[in-house]
Amino acid sequence: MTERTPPDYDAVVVGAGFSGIYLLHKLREAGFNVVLVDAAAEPGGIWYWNRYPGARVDSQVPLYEFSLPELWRPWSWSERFPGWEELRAYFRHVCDTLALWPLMRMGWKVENARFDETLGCWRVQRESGETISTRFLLPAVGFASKPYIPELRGIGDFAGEWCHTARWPQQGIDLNGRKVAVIGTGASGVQVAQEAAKCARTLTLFQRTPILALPMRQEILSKKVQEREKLDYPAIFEQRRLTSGGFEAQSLEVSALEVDEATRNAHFEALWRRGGLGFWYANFADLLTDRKANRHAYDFWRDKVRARITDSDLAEKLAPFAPPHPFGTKRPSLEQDYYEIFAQDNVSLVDLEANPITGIEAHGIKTQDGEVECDLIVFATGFDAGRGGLIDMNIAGTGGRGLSRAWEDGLRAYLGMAVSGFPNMLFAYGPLSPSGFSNGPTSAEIQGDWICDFMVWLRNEGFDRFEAEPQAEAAWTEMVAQAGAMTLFPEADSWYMGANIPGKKRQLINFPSVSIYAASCEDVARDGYRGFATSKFANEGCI
Ligand code: NA7
Repeated sequence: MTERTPPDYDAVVVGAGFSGIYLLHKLREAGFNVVLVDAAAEPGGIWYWNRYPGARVDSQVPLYEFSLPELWRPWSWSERFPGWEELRAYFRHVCDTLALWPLMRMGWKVENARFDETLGCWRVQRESGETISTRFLLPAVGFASKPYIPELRGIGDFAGEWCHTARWPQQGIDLNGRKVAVIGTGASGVQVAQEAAKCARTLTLFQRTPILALPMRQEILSKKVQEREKLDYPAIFEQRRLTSGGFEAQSLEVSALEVDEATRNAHFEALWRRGGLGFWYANFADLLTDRKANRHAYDFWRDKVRARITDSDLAEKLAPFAPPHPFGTKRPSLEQDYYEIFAQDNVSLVDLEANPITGIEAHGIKTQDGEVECDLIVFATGFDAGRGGLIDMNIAGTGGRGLSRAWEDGLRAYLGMAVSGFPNMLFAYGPLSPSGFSNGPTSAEIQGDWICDFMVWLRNEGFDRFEAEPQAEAAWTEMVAQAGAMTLFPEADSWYMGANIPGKKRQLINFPSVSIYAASCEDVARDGYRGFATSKFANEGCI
């Protein structure tokens, strides 16, 4: 005989990065019976997995942390752009301070999650077979949790070591004296290359598209400086919710074409000197919407970078005269001495446009023009952004339909959080939300607050089932596409456009403004959670 019992939890949060940790805290505070599971051994999300040498965040202190005073008041960073080890320590501080550990199950990898239609709850299964049931499923696996490794013929014959930057072994890899090949020149490729250049016997960087990297201007931070700066933290945290990128500032209201050259260059120069991603998010109003305005920024960037490279062939590869894509339509990364390392004898660049990889051999990478000897291949080749981590969880909604099926013709989601056919599931930092375009903690708090308020509302209203309405989802998906079409983003083959993964539908996968996103979500809430069908189950609980 089967006994009817309530689900084990009101909510299961998947993922111990910023979004998941914030959700866990908020839901517990709101009185829900909630647990967090994560495959990693420790919290940190991407800062658990991305532990390659040089891995560090490119949002400056204090933008990349929670705004809760009990967290930032006692905490100090050692650098303006902290590295992964310090970020991991920060997550431990957060879990200690908020007393979250008892609600966290680390090393708990979700094998699959299945919605039980008759009982209105999710059954979440771990690799080992252990299953927990929950009314609400809240995946918070981040936009970059599924690494992408291109298929290269012969990788199985490689006699050395290889790994993806986001799957760096926990015990580390000693780069000292190694012959290192790095494939990919995104943020991860730049960071690992800067470190490898210091100690590798040889470092060869395989570049398909030049990264348009900006100066980081790293600083050592003293406690004294931070104590002074903390007076401004509440205002900064308030401000970051009101900007398009979730940073402390946003683009000017003026067009780059409305001002004279001297004024334009003075603004570019000020952003350049300040360092960080400001040249991207605090530039002229039309940086990302007008080709001509964008070209001014590109030319400024190019001239600055070329001034640091003496070899003219190299300069043309790293900072070509004509832009490879409009500036900022691929994620710029921050660099410290990236353009200088190529002057070292141990560092070289392979331009894959001119000289593509043809395969891997036992002791190196074969290209059209020859072979590059190496004993370590680092794939800094990015992620199946937005959908990869979610699809990997084998989520099945009503009728047993999988998320990968639901998304086979492209990503769709209402508010970037809910998919029709997948009741009682909301994901944080997922596709069609500002994830990817925004500073992580800002989005984590905006979405976390909204999800928690929604769950409280459902509880107060006596609803225990919700589902995104297909029309609302279609309208949201179309709106993101239209917003993208008003920008220059579609002109780049970027992960923002899903263009880095063979076969993935080309579409803008992120909502392009944090502040507009937050306002839209608030509007939906004010309107009684418009776009969600809600109901009460006849059955109380799972069997
Ligand atoms: P990214 O930004 O996706 O960068 C991946 C890099 O790998 C990029 O330079 C790609 O070149 C390159 N790539 C991808 N596939 C290949 C193949 N098949 N051959 C050669 N090169 C390839 O990932 P990151 O990890 O650096 O950064 C991810 C995000 O983390 C970043 O945007 C920040 O938000 C933080 P391409 O440009 O596609 O020609």
